[in-house]
Amino acid sequence: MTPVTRTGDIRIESFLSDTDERSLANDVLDGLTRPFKEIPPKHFYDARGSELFERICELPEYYPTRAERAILLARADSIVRRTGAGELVELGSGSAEKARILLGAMSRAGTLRRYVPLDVSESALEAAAQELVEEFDELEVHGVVGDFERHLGHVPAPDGVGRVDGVGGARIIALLGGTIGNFLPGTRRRLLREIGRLLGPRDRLLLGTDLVKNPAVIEAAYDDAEGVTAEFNRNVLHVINRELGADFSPEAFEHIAFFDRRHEWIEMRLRSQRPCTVLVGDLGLRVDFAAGEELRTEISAKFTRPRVEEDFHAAGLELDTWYTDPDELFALSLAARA
Ligand code: AVJ
Repeated sequence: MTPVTRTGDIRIESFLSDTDERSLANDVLDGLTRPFKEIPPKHFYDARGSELFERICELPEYYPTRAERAILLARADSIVRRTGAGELVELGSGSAEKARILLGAMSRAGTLRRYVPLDVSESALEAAAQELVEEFDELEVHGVVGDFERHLGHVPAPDGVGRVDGVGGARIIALLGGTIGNFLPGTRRRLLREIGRLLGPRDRLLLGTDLVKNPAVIEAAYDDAEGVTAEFNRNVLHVINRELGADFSPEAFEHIAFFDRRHEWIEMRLRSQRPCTVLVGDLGLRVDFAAGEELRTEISAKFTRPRVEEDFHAAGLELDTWYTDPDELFALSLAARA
């Protein structure tokens, strides 16, 4: 059964369950028994990790959030005009800071109807939903607590489908912040294809991608002077300790971030300063780290326009409009089903 909460214009459905704690267990079992150890970046985001990420977004070195916001502020009205959209589906909505800008534009255009945020954090969804329905009178929020890699099928059908007058405003399905860059190329294209299946003929995907630039600028964004990103990186070890009864010493791991020019992505790793053995109690797993051995915790791909177009093409999508900030640090793409 799916727990549903409803108050006024807010409805929130949860699709997370015990299988989701297993997702961490599976990823740790797979990832720590490989010759090149790896944990997927989605496990950074417990309450402390989400807070650290919010702090990263305000760091002087971390340009993506500010650049994307600048594009949204400059272009939200034209994006809404171009699409005629009245509904925003946002995958990985977090604090819904960016949604507010797009919903504001829909409200000004007189098309605003519904916001469908999908996020793993129920508390973030509830807080955002509450604030937004207070800000926009006409807004309905239908939140989906889930993981967009597994729960896209639970995104509700477009509002208005089945109405007698047949008017269901077009939808924008947004994946912002550069999150798509966290996936390896094959997975990325598969995910884009799955998102594409949600698009009707008038709907558009709005995709945020960080752009290739001077590697020193990119590396500084992932290795800030204050060490917030280093703490964010080590947080995944705290998560594994707590959730799976492991005994990592997070301080014994050094934060590494470097731009891989061949793949055009940032890689974050944790490097064990000395040889150690970690026990993961709940999995009955013993893991040895050699001195200097590294655990990959994130890739964050940086794009060029041709690369985005290729990915769209491979995923059955096509680029409709490309927007960047004046310094070309970041891009937003509107894409349609091909
Ligand atoms: C939330 C995935 C877009 O890749 O830039 C920030 C996460 N990692 N600093 C990114 C992150 C290190 C961020 N995304």
